[in-house]
Amino acid sequence: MSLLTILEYPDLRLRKRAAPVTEVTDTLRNTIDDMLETMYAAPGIGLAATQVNIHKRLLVLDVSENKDTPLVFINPEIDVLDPEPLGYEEGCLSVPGYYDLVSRPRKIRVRALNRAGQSFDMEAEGLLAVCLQHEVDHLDGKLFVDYLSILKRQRIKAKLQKDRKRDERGDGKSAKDEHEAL
Ligand code: GNR
Ligand code: NI
Repeated sequence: MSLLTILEYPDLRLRKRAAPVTEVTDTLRNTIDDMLETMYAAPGIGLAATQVNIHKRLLVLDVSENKDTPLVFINPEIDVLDPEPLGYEEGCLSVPGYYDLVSRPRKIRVRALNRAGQSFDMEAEGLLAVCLQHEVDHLDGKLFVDYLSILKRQRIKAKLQKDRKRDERGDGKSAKDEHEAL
């Protein structure tokens, strides 16, 4: 297993639309294991393949308290069961250090393939519904900052670009620490 590099906004590769998986192979299962390892290490509650520069319709998540319930969704399709918006303070491993309120349909059904290549479906509410919609957005090249005002998005973009340049120089404190002060 190995840790994968997570792309960060405004990297244009995060804007690519992922292609459907055509066959669930051992190679794909290895990728899934690397994605789970990367998600737990981050730490995060979800990870879409797009975030690790793999442009296939594949995502992993674990919203359990004890981080012992990995879920895998291949070629996920979402149907809205209750469109009533649920506001949730979202963050993203590709937008490190930023959190903001995003509203999404509160109840969905997801249909996907599991790691054995079998079809399954699941109803989701609460954090699971939020996270699934956030991850499927990644597969369509969409980020949570796209739901914010242009002004907020530009501010986040400018600060992350500044962080990137500072990281390249190798001085200063972590990006997260500095954002705490804002
Ligand atoms: O780790 C994550 N936490 C989170 C919190 C609120 C709403 C969505 C998320 S997903 C995020 C991991 C990530 O970036 N997945 O794409
Ligand atoms: Ni994300």
